Amino acid sequence: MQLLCVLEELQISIMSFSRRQLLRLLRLRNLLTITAIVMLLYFIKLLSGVYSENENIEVIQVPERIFRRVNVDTGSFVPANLKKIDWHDYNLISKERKRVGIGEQGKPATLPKSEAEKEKTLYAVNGFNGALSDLIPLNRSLPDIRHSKCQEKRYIASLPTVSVVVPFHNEHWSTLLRTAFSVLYRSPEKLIKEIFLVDDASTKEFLKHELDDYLGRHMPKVSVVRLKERSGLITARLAGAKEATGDVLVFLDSHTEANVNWLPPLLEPIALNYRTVTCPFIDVIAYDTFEYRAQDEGARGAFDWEFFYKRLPILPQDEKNMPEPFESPVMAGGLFAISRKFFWELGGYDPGLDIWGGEQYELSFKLWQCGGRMVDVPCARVGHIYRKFAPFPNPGHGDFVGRNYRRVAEVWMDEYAKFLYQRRPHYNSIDPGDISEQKALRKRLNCKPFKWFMKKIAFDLTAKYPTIEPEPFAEGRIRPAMNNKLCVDAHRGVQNERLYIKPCSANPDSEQHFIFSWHKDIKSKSRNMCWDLPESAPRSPVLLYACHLGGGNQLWRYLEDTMQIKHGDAAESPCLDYSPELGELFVSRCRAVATQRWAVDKLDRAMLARWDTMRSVVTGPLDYSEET
Ligand SMILES: [Mn+2]
Repeated sequence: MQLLCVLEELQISIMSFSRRQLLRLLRLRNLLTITAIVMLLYFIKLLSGVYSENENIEVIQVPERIFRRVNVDTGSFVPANLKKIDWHDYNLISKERKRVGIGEQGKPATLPKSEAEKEKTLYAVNGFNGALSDLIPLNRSLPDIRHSKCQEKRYIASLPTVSVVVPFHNEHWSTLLRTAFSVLYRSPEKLIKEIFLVDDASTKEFLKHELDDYLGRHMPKVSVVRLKERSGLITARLAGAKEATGDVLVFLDSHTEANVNWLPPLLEPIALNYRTVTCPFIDVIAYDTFEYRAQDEGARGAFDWEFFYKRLPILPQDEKNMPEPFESPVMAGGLFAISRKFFWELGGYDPGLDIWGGEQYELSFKLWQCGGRMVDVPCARVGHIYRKFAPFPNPGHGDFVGRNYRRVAEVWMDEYAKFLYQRRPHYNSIDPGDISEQKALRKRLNCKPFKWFMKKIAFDLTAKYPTIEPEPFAEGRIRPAMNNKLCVDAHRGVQNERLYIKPCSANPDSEQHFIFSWHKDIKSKSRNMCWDLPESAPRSPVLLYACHLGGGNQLWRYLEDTMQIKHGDAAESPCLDYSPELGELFVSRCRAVATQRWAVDKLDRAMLARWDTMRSVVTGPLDYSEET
């Protein structure tokens, strides 16, 4: 407004000027008027951007589902405004791209021969290549394997602070430090309030004073919380959470590496709704070469009725929406973020859970049933070393996992608990201990029934993992029709080992009882291992592999008429065959030969007749309407 007054004054004073000066001044006036109008419009836009809430919601374009339950409570973090920014640290990114050397860019690495002895020793105590890890820099560079659209994503500038909790027991030095280091290195500094490494009574000497000393000198935000005695994962996580003062708790495993810009995408959904729990995508760090790679491009977490963790496909609408966060029924367990407020509203973990086992179900069920939600976040990626084997004994006594499962089932699963007990009848006689507090919490928080969770959140679970399993097509020993002294044997082999043909035996080392399950695979009776055919060329061996229930290379059909065991559904698919001379088991082109005829102890003719109509496809109502 003042600007316009100045213009008025100018106009008055021009009367006394010459003609040429007059023209020049008129031109100046026009210029100033235009500038004033542009500036005015700019201020109007800026002011409305700060004060108008509606404007903000339109600008940030968060999917409607996220906004449905925006937190308005006081006492939890509330973003100052919803302005979005680019959180990438481009300086760091370009510095990292230039790095070369062992393990850099997440490339597979190997140790020189001279290190063979050290490699062996550290392998045995860790279940991974600790000697190699020691040669890889703590701040090694990682490949950016996120969905390509993640590079363009903006997140709100006003994000909550974070306390990272990392429980460990006898973790290797460099993998533990790399976990903490990658967090500090790849997170915006102001968001990391503290990192707690929770020592579950480790016995390795360097994890005591040496660790404290190192952290004190090099990583002041990181400190160690020590448990007096070996207490297990659940207690350790709770101990770290109790110390935490940040707005959000981020739980990580002790041999992980956070990848580029991992934190803001995990925090934004929590900032917008404190009852949202977020999980990063978990990448694979190879236990032998430390190669960093994706395991896949995501799935929804679930379980079967023996409480094995399972995964369900991403829904079509979420697939279209990639890489936006998508809802997931159950967390994988070790890596997630939750607002401190919501964590404690839910009572943390049930403190009656012992050591480990069932805790991811407990937290997942109660967060969903008690008014929260959980999403997997494709743009947040964290690598995890999947050990080759577990090097430490369990501190627990008896079937503590069964007891944990019983607690979770009794408190949260209502009439669905019996489906667990039907598969593990001994759970009926396990004493779950005092669960009155957990039940009181459920009542106090007015949590929904498990049936709601099954119908609305895990609605496609029972299509793949039915509460009552259909009968198998066939079951028992699988013997060549020409020699009933021989049996197919899985010999308790590990993944990718081949199956053999061996003398039938009840010896505990042999594994000769198989199930032609309704999933159309052939599964070992005693464990989740299936017949798998990676290659179908003649004489290809049949290998053992974890059952994936997806048909394909694990699909086998018993043909009653010809007594053949045929792999796959195609006409040219091969049949199970063996060499009596070599005692080898393999597949070959289906034909009428004695070595392709197999007897199975028990056939279910009614089920075999239903083969073509049996489909284990995932169906279900894809509806997100609010619960009733
Ligand atoms: Mn782990």
